[in-house]
Amino acid sequence: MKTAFLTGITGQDGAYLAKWLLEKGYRVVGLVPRRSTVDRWRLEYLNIADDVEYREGDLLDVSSLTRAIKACKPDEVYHLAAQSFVGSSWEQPILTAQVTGLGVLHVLEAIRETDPGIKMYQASSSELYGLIQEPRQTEETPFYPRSPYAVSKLFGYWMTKNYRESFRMYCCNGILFNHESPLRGLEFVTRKVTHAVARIAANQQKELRLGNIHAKRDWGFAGDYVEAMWLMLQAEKPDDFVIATGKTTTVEEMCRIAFDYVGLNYQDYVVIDPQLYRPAEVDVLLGNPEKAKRELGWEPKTKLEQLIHMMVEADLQRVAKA
Ligand code: NDP
Ligand code: GDR
Repeated sequence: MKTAFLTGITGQDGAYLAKWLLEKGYRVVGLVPRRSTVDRWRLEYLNIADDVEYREGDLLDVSSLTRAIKACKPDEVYHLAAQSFVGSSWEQPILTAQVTGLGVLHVLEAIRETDPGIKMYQASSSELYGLIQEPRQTEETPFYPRSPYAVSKLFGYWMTKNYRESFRMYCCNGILFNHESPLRGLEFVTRKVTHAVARIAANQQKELRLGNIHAKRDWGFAGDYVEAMWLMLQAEKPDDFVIATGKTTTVEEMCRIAFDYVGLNYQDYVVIDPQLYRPAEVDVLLGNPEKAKRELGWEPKTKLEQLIHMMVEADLQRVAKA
């Protein structure tokens, strides 16, 4: 039986990946930082909260990481934990740099110290591209990060690559484009929209305040994307891969899809709030997942309409139960 150690197990991707790995027969151990209240709602939603083991530790405390990794002796480490909300990264740039940037080096060092043969997945991001708009962004597209979050991810990207080249460690960057699900945090735009749609349909909310609805994103389903993370660590050699759908859509169009599902017109509810504009925006993201298809046999399965409908449906059920 293989053992996988996941940071960020209580987050969206951590929950889906834990489920995927358990189904593959892995022993799954998750790092959990100390919090005043224990919140494992995503793992509970997927019915796996009791099937994983937990180790207390924080990305900012490298000794806790090293201890956790030494104790569970993993074959694979999936490093997903981060301050992952771009918007907050301007409010908390130093924390973001420490957690999202330096945290990657802490994980790499903990592995190097324990057993450099452990394979490692780093959660890199399409936010690395920032201002660089190519018809479809690939592994060769240069980077121009546009937020403290993206700059922190750039550090993590290069450290991962550097440890691979310096110490021959098996570590991979998954350059993942936006991926969503019913388990997405409420601060991210898709879930903010689907949650609002459910509340508006139930007469619990009158309007939805949004920022730049002209931004375009390449949105996929998190459940499809965690499979790509696993495939990267099963390949013959470590490498970096873009994971995306190859289609891009505006925030406005995504809203239309979500409101349409409950028979409402988004234009009657969406209010533009300039306070929600970001200090620097990434206008368009559009990925080219050809390399992942060719070398890993990975392809996205879920279309944007299906994804948004799944999210609205889950939020309608939650609102009805609340
Ligand atoms: P979430 O925000 O849902 O989850 C983040 C996780 O990190 C949570 O489990 C959180 O725990 C944990 N965490 C935060 N700070 C610390 C810390 N100091 N020590 C230990 N754990 C910590 O993110 P996602 O699941 O959406 O994303 C997973 C990773 O993939 C992130 O690195 C993100 O930046 C990256 N990514 C995500 C994309 C997406 O579209 N979802 C696209 C590209 C990259 P707690 O809740 O207890 O704070
Ligand atoms: P993003 O996701 O910044 O791409 O990062 P988010 O859903 O926050 O924003 C997407 C786009 O929507 C615009 N937008 C709004 N965004 C939010 N959150 N709230 C609003 O009210 C709103 N109105 C318009 C934003 O300006 C932006 O253009 C996500 C995270 O998961 C990162 O961790 C990950 O690295 C990237 O995706 C790829």
